[in-house]
Amino acid sequence: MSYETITVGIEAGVATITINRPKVLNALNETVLTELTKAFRDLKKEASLRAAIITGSGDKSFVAGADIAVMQEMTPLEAKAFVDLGHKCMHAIETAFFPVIAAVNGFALGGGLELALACDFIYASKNAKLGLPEVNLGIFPGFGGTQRLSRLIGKNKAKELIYTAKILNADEALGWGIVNSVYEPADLLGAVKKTIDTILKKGPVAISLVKRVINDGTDLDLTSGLSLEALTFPVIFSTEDKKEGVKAFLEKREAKFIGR
Ligand code: DAK
Repeated sequence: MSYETITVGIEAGVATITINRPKVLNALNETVLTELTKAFRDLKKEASLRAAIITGSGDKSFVAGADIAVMQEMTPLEAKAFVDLGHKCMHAIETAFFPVIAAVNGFALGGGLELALACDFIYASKNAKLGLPEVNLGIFPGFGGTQRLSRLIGKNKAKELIYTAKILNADEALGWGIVNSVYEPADLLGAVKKTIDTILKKGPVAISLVKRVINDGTDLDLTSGLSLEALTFPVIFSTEDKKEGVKAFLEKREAKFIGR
């Protein structure tokens, strides 16, 4: 499948999705959001897929936000359609059955940070700059940032970042708990791939189910979340992978998981 504003490559069960509008620092317009949504819908049909990476083209920007130019003449109804499209896109990414890692290789501002927040976690390059500066434009984050950032770092820190439009460098974002690790720009993709290699050695069904339990469970009260864990846990006992994993441990060898 070929796209106008993104590229999608799949190698050994790992998809790399690159936002490709370098002239506007990979800003998100309707086409990018539509293509990303479509790409993730298609990737979810690939049962053999094990992980995905989202990054930006070039070495300056992951995504510098929603496309400010398209917002200039937007009516409220068009803004509603744009926000719905953005939410649909972030949801398609967040609900992938495989881990999705954001490789933030430069600016991740506004909608760009919101895109990264829809991924399972974020690795950043040392030159990354992250923030939700929408209030500079007299608007506020509309692609999930108000909710996902608050859940990730807590309400008060999210409010400070959003109210002040502060732009964090990579090390500050690490300190704020927004990114998991920081690397030299040349090492970023290698580090993401190394983590994915580690994940690929684990049971794919277990990874898929635990992602869902964490995502769905953390939005519930503790009792309901624990109940979700308890009710999902037995499902894993129906898999070949569970039998293989336990057998391999007892036989002191590496497990060979098949994803069933
Ligand atoms: N949109 C469109 N074009 C952008 C852009 C963006 N977000 N960011 C950069 N560009 C364009 C610049 O206009 C410039 O284009 P030309 O002048 O070359 O034609 C080109 O990319 C290179 O940018 P600069 O020349 O500015 O590069 P610098 O290195 O000097 O500065 C910068 C880089 C990232 C600091 C600067 O470009 C900048 O401040 N960009 C805007 C960052 C920003 O404010 N991002 C948040 C956008 S607001 C909504 C839902 C969600 C949202 C909005 C509405 N609805 C439901 C309606 C979310 C909003 C946002 O994300």
